[in-house]
Amino acid sequence: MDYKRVLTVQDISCFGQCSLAVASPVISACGVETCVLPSAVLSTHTMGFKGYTCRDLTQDMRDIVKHWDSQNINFDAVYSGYLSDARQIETVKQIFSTRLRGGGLRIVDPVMGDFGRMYPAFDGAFADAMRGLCATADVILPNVTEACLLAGEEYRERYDESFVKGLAASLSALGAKQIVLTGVSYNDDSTGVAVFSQSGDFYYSHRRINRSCHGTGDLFSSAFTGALMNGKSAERAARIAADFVLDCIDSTPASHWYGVRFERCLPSLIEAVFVRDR
Ligand code: PXL
Repeated sequence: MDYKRVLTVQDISCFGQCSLAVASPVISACGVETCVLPSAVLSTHTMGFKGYTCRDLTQDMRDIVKHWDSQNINFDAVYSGYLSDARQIETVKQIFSTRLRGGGLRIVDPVMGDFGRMYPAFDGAFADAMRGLCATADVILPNVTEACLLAGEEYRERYDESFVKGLAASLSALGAKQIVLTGVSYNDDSTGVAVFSQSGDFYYSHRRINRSCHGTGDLFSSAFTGALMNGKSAERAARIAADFVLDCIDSTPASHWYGVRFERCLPSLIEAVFVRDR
């Protein structure tokens, strides 16, 4: 397996164990060169903290990409997460079309909300722009809330397989090639990941921990990207990432409300990528 180079585009939340503070160590642990393009710098993430600061980096992103253009800096995959302004979506689209090596992957986590609600910084216009980015992606990684926002469906707490298949059909009609839907739960005891691609549908069901933990989406997408870059199929990468997130939540006491203690679970992720799942 050759040495891959991934660019991840998302914010720096200085405190809160999410976005780049998670993506960079997790993807690096998977043996992949990890380059970063920060979309914003926040004092904390936006869930549960009052009065957080946010420095938008839309113009810096453009300047950085312009410099990369001049240096011919390219990537094997680009994975975008939390973007702080709809104009940044245009920059990510531009990176997709100009800075990827042949066969390079466009991976979009359309970070916008959870549990049926949008995160504070977003609105309908942002969701419309994000729909356009997802249309250009090889893989999208929405949770059920984000899938509903993208598909223009009313969010539901309870649903069945046909609802989930309908969501996936809408997202694939947009143009996304593979859809990895997280937090898909058909009963109180289990949850899972549903993968939809040209090679068929796949559902990995696992134990559900009844606790909402912030940052698990970023952990999942980062581990998924790292596993994918090691040649795993989307199905295997989804399983590795789901098991890693479960392990991380198990390692996090309920009192640690703002994030997930993922650091000591990195060795088991490395083992899953390099030893167990060969
Ligand atoms: O984990 C997603 C995320 C990333 N970055 C910021 C956030 C959130 C979710 O709330 O607020 C700034």
